[in-house]
Amino acid sequence: MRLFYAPQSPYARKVLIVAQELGCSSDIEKVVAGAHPVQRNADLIALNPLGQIPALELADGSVLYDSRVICEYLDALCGGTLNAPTGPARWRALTEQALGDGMLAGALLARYETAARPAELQWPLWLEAQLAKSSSALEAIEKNAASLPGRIDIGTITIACALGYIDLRFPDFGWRSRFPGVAEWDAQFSTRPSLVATRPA
Ligand SMILES: N[C@@H](CCC(=O)N[C@@H](CS)C(=O)NCC(=O)O)C(=O)O
Repeated sequence: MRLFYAPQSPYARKVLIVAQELGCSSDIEKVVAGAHPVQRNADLIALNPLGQIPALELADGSVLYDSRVICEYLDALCGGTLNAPTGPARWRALTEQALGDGMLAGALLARYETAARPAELQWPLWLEAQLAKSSSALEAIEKNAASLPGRIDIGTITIACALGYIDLRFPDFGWRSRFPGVAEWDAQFSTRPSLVATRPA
């Protein structure tokens, strides 16, 4: 299998963490692929018409995207339950995945606002509103922070990837002082070898 990814991509990081936690990361060859919302990458579009990473090419030439589908595929392939714990835990994990992915969607739009949009077209209120999604998501996560420790599933992995991306791109966001329960959990969770190995430089 070939994973098209970038070391700074939080969605690709999610896939890499899942693969490592499932013990199947050695089956995956990593291929760096540039993805940009405006300067679109024709090679990547040939694999994923959306031109986004991560994309996973299988041995038969078929390609899976996006991160949710790839994580579910790896879980099924390796016989894991990271993606689909049973009972109420499943719905909690999948809802947390949606929350973490939503934080990331907002944070990426905020990042593109300065990294991809010409200065004269930038709209600071838009950027603020995208990051506000992370604040309101973190408020909800903080209320349930007691449920996070001791869990390794697609929900906790996705939330950790969202926090890692905020730290990388918005180091002044200051979420730790505002959400101390999440900060305490993240400090512990981030020491897992799969998170250390995939931490963006
Ligand atoms: N829903 C997708 C989102 C993937 C995504 O937004 N990836 C970013 C890089 S982290 C990307 O490819 N951006 C380029 C673009 O959106 O055109 C997933 O879960 O994989």
